[in-house]
Amino acid sequence: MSIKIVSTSPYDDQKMGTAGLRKKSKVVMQPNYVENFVQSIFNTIGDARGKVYVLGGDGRFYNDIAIQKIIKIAAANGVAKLIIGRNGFVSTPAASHIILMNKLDGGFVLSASHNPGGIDGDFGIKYANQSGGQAPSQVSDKIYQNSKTIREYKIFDSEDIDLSGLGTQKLGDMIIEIIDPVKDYAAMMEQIFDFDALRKLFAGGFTMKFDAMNAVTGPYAVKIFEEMLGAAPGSVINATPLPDFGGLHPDPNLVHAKELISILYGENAPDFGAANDGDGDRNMILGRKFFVSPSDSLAIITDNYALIPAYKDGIYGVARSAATSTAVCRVAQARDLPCYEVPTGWKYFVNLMDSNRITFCGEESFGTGSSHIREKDGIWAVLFWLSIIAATGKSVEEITVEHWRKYGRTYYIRNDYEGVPTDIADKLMADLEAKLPSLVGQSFGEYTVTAAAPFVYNDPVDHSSTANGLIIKFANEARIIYRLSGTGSSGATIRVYNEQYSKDNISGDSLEVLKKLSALAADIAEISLRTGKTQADVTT
Ligand code: VG1
Ligand code: CO
Repeated sequence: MSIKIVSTSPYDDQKMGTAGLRKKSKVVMQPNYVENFVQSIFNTIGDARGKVYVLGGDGRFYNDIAIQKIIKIAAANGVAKLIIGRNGFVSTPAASHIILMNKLDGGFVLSASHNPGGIDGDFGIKYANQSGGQAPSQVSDKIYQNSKTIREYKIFDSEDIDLSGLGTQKLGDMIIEIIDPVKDYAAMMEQIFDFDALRKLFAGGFTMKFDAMNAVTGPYAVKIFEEMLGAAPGSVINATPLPDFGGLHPDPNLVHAKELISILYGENAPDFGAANDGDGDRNMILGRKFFVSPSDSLAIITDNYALIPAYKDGIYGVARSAATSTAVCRVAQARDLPCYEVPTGWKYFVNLMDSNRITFCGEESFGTGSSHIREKDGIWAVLFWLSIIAATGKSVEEITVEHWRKYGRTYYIRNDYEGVPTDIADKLMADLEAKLPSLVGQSFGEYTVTAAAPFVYNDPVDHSSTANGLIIKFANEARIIYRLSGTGSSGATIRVYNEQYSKDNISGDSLEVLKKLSALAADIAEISLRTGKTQADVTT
């Protein structure tokens, strides 16, 4: 066994997006693609000697190949130790927890999250630093610069490592510890929530279905909901992680979690339904024939913090991405808590959590979490909802409707226009940005523009400034936000977020209430003219 130095040629597309590097599997399978990227990370952070990282993925196609490459490159670069989930599995939230609990230098999660997997699907690598969160843009930009000039990488010349058995082994001087990726995570959840109360809930006949979508959270969910809390066997469906997610698109929303939706909207539906995405950081919450929008979920979680043992003594504050509805800020205002608005991407919450400015945060894209870790956390959100139900004895629908009665309702939908040629999408955004100032003061039917500007975030901790998306605000408390996705692997996706607040009308249908605003949003940006699309590809 020896260290080889291999000559390579740079790729020009290894720029991380909203959450790590995300590409078509076939792109990542090109010669030296993973090697170049990982070596560029080590070149950027400098001396890797003595460093310890967590490593694992969501089990998707190419997880097993990429992980062996990373192990060998880490060993050749002098990494002291890798902590790896058995069989190469670890969820994004569990990886964040492992970094924080063991005070590691960071980690690698092999996942394209909610994007489909398989040879024709997507692959990705999320890189976290010692904060437990994904590296900030300042770091990922340097990695990208280094990836464009890389000429060689170091790799250990050895057989593949067996990742199936727990325990410690060595590759050269590097220690490899294979751990059960579920155990410590489950123990952390038990610290946060009142598991006795949840056991009583299930013992009393409460029923749930959790859809793991054949992705990484299956083993976590079976352990926590069925084994620890006593949910009936079979409460977790699609529980075995599969390389192609069984053909599913592991995005927990009304469009892609079809099986779960049909169960919760069918005869004899269980009391509660939930789903997670590929790497376990997203969640969808359902009641019987009832859907909770992620933005509302964040607001309801915030309003109920005192019911949870870990938060009962108080929370620092909350944050949401700018595209997320303003519902949580109404709760924050009523409770005299700060409410921050950040760009899309969980990494922007990290400084706020580290500086004790916030405890809870969330995104409209089915992401909710707290400062227990530095990633969004799908199972945490599900346990939070179960805890509210256990403490109040109310159904998901009752909890949500009561929330609307108290605070009003923020109707919200997101329209995604997918597969738009990049040049057309870029020009659409640039032209829209240029005309924003002229919109202020204009009225479109009942909608009068009060403000129209790019969203710019100034981080109060590291003082970096990030522009992300364009926001139009109206006098009647409606908002439209436009931005381009940073997680796609081909073409551009234009996301248009529509929101309308109503104090009194709480029983409407979101699509109906937002119909005019959605049409106006498409008109203002000339979406159909420029893209040829008369309607969104996906509405969530
Ligand atoms: C999307 C979501 C964003 C989320 C990101 C990563 O990004 O909109 O809220 O943080 O995915 O989530 P974008 O740039 O495509 O809008 V995950 O679960 O894919 O790590
Ligand atoms: Co995810």
